[in-house]
Amino acid sequence: MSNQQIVISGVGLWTPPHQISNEELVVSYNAFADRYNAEHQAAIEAGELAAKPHSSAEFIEKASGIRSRYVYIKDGILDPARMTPQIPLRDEGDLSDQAEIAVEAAKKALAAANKTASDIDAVIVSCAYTQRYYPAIAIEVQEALGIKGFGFDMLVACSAATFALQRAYEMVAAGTARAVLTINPELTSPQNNFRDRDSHFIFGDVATATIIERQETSSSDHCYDILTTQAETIFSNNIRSNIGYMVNANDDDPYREYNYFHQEGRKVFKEVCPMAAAHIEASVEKAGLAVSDIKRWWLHQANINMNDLIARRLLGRDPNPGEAPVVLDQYANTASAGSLIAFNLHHEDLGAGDLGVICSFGAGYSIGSLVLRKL
Ligand code: CO8
Repeated sequence: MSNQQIVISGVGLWTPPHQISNEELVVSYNAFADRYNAEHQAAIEAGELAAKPHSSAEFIEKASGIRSRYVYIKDGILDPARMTPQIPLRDEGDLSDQAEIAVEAAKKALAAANKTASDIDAVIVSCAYTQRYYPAIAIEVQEALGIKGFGFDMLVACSAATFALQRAYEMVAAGTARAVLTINPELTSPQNNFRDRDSHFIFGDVATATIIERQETSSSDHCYDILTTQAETIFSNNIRSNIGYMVNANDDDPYREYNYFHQEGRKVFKEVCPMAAAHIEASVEKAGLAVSDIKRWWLHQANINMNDLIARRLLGRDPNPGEAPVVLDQYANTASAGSLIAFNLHHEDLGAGDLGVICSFGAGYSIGSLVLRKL
């Protein structure tokens, strides 16, 4: 176990104002598919193109556990002629969209940790996509909040949040920062292919934020000692998004499926579940604990069937109510933020000494975990 006594002392959650149910999403997808099939009727009849079959709300809930999702901007997503959010371009002098939602979550985390801007030395914005390459979103957030020190962005897809917490832990342990603010502004909807039946339902938007500091500087009611951290990456093409700055030089179409999120969902499911379970077991063991000691599992929120399988592998039984909280029914897959949404909404009831694990798993592949003890 660590004797550094470095803690998570505050968390914040920004939930977008707009919600889309499976039913709404399916109505718009099916209208899009009907339009597509009518427009391409001759090619479909000639066997040159495949007709697009309908999606279904029942399938989505059964295959994923998702019932609805939040989105930053709803306009455009449900328009069968558009199928992507319509987000007005902002002037360079205005706060960018991603910085804005990051600031909202950050303010909540600062308040929860009883901290002000002057207490923070570093800002890490870590998520699956940033809306531009530079200047870093983290530096824009730093400026907006009046934080001195330094900031940087990092991208690790689904494990961006846990990997950022680990970098923050190391900075505080090394003494290069007194306290670090990590933020996960997961603006997934612009990169979600709402025209793809296999994935149109998967993602939602959200922002989460966390404060990491030494225990002796903390003053919040809910502090969690970080006992161990563990990160793991194994290359896989099974979850991929190719959009990037090469798109123009490649003479490529930014709107083709290759450039959006796409995956071999079945393979991901089969490969990642055993890896995540083994990773978690190793993390708990590294902390000198047994799986049976853990009271709360804040797991990545991609698919309810994945979480149930991982929990059964770990516990040898189904999780009890509240043991492994589920938020993806309401939030969908929010890339790296899922486990932290679960933490945000389900941590205050724990008592001193209670143990919990935050774990993410997904694209890369990447797996990240932190074993925590409530102080
Ligand atoms: N409606 C109705 N039927 C459908 C639909 C639909 N929408 N989609 C597929 N079907 C049909 C298929 O055609 C298939 O039919 P048939 O059996 O006749 O061929 C049948 O349903 C079963 O299809 P699948 O095998 O694809 O369905 P699964 O049961 O495997 O479920 C899932 C699909 C939900 C995708 C599942 O495989 C899964 O969740 N796998 C794990 C995936 C996962 O966790 N991925 C992580 C991705 S997130 C991540 O890494 C972060 C990336 C960064 C963020 C990106 C932001 C945009």
